[in-house]
Amino acid sequence: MILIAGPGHGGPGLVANAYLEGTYSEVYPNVSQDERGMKRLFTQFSFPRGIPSHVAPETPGSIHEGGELGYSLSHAFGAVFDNPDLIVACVVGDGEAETGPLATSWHSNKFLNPVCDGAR
Ligand SMILES: Cc1ncc(C[n+]2csc(CCOP(=O)(O)OP(=O)(O)O)c2C)c(N)n1
Repeated sequence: MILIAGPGHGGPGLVANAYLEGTYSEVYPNVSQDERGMKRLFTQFSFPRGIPSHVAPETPGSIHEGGELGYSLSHAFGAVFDNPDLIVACVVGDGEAETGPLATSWHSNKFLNPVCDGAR
């Protein structure tokens, strides 16, 4: 099961979760599970040569770049197409929901086949 977070401003929540479960420190040993690492985690946020304020490719486990709003739902549908073992929870932002790509992607259920896509 994966979570796709549409609102770009939800990014810090996903970075924080990856840090708390230890994955972040495995991928970035300089962001260690101690006071020094936590300071690095906080100061690199949305800062030059740090990390973006939204979920980005360098966020461990991420398949969704949150900087340009509008693609969470199409990425969620794309993740379950032809993947019968996967459940995707997708959070759509109300602001994001006003974008053309997001409004259009509600129609993706027409391509979803409950027999072979998503969790059976
Ligand atoms: C295509 C696009 N248009 C505009 C923006 C600028 N922008 C960044 S966050 C934001 C508001 C998003 O609102 P919402 O989806 O409700 O998420 P929230 O930040 O309120 O959690 C906007 C308009 C953007 N990142 N991408």
